[in-house]
Amino acid sequence: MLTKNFDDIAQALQNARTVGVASHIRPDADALGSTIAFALWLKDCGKEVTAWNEEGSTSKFHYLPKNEIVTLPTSTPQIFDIFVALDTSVKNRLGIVLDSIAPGTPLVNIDHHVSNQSFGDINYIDPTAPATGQILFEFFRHVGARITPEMAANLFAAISTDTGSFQYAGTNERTFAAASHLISCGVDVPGLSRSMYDSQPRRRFELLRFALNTAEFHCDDRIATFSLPLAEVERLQVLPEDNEGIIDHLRSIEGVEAAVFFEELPENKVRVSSRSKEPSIDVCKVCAVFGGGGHPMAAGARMDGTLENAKTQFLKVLSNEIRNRH
Ligand SMILES: [Mn+2]
Repeated sequence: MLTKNFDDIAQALQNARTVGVASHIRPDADALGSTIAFALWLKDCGKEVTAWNEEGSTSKFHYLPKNEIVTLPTSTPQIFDIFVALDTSVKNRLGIVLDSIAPGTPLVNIDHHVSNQSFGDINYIDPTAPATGQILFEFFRHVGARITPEMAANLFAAISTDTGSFQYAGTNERTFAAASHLISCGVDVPGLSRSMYDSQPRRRFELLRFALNTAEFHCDDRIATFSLPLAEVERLQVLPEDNEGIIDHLRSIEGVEAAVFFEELPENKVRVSSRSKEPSIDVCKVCAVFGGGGHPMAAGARMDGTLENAKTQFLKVLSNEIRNRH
């Protein structure tokens, strides 16, 4: 069922003793921060909690308090009274976590992606929330949860990063109200911000150098793109997590209305990330043409074929979207 009522989630969790929590593959701070905060709250409620991610807790996010609660999924399926998927728009974005959940386990799906496919038994989808962390904050307030400093830091990181540090579409008074309350719960804003934004590994800087040197402009300079071939991933020794945010450097250019990042993956696949700067340009719609999804102004897809081929096909559809917008 689809619900707009937090009580449905609270009731479903009330009688559960064992609860699993997980978020999507290649997690960002919203995915992991939400997972950690929710797991901490469930523990506080006396539940037996398991928090998983396909990649466990990646080193990039070791600044998130209590991140060690997130582990790799077990090799054999586990039985849970209930399993909660966070920030995950499509079921298979849970990755190998899916193989570790015993069949028949009731699934709760909490997310803010407009493209969410409501794959759970209970689905709470709020596309007006700029982060899943925002939804969880409002849930915690609704049920009168005690928000510990650790939970607050995780939710703050989730909201701060998914809003591009309180800038992107969907950032509104609710967002700042959440941030304000979380700070009162004990978030060290300068310290956390330094970890989030001023502690990039040197290899990420080298990736950015490569990106800036090879960026291209299309569609009368209204689209900026960057392509990352596998050979460069190898040469620069970058990790998938290093890619995040590179696209924002393209997006920030005056006159550019959309930015796209094409990343070559093994087995002839290409990962596409796109950002729009104009509400009238819906990149989620463009990604949906290629089986992807996300948000109207930030979306992604996985395409088959070569980097060049994916680029040509995607830019064709995106250029049409830009030229035919209303
Ligand atoms: Mn998110």
